Amino acid sequence: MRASAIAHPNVALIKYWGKKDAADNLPAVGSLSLTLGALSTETTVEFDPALTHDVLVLNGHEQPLEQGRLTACMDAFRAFAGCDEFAAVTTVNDFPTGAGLASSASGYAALVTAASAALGMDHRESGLSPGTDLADIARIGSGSAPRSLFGGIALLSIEERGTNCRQLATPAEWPLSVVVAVTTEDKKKITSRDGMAQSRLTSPFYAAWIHDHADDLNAGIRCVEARDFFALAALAEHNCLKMHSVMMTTQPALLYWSPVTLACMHKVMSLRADGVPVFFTVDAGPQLKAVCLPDALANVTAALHDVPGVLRIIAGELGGGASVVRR
Ligand code: 2P0
Repeated sequence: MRASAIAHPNVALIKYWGKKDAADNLPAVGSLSLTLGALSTETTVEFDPALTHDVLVLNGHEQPLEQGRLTACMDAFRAFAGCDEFAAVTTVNDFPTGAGLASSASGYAALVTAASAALGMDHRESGLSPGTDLADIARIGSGSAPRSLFGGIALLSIEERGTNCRQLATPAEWPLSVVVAVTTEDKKKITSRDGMAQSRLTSPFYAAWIHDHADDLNAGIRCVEARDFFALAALAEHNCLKMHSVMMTTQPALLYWSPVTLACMHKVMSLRADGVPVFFTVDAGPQLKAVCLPDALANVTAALHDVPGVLRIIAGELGGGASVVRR
């Protein structure tokens, strides 16, 4: 009744921002992402008949179960698994939590993987498929979590009533490096979930963002299939800036960039203009993520390290999918 799992956060190149169904936390659009091998979450789940509710301990501190995200995800898991016991969940991130580094994605991917192992349902014959069942349960916790179930490059598709996730390429099939320029260790003031709801209601660009999104996603899949780095670079930066234009034109405005983020963006653009295979992406926080070919890693790391205001660099290769820890 107890198991642990490790998952890595992911960064979307074709992003999701907005819900199709807020009550069910179903994203409005699909997304395509890279799994970040350099960052990890380890989560232990223990079902316990003595508990009267789920308990969450994050980075050593018990958390109030605000907004019911953990409970909603665990309730979906229990319904699927036919289990009526509550669980003690202990989770540790080796990177800043809630600061735009997708800690909820790795957290919920590790949670559902550990929960299924705790009940002995992590084997193929148990009928819990990562791409459909686990993906659908994980996205109740976080819309980006299904992508962290898979390593390398992942594609999350949104269907009429649920999600479907699969791997587009393993880390070996398309080796890419990711350099995170950490510009703050602070938590964001507004959650992605609240921000998305506000964008849908108030941004004049929201409808256009949703309308064009399938074209970006299909183009992204073609870039990955063709291993066309520079086409992916142009597309991913464009998709990122479109998402931020929706965020910025939300009322009240969601301006996630700091001056340091912007300086890093200019640095990456000037490197690429000089022929370096690198592009940027930025999520709901001020950290900048640079994606590059492995040969450019040292150059990109040094250039971003030198941008005034960058606190530290986290760099690494693409990581694997969520996995059970066997000790
Ligand atoms: C993404 N983000 O595709 C986009 C880009 C942030 C910016 O998915 O409400 O933490 O829990 O589903 O998954 C962040 O959203 O939000 C996110 P919920 P989540 O990576």
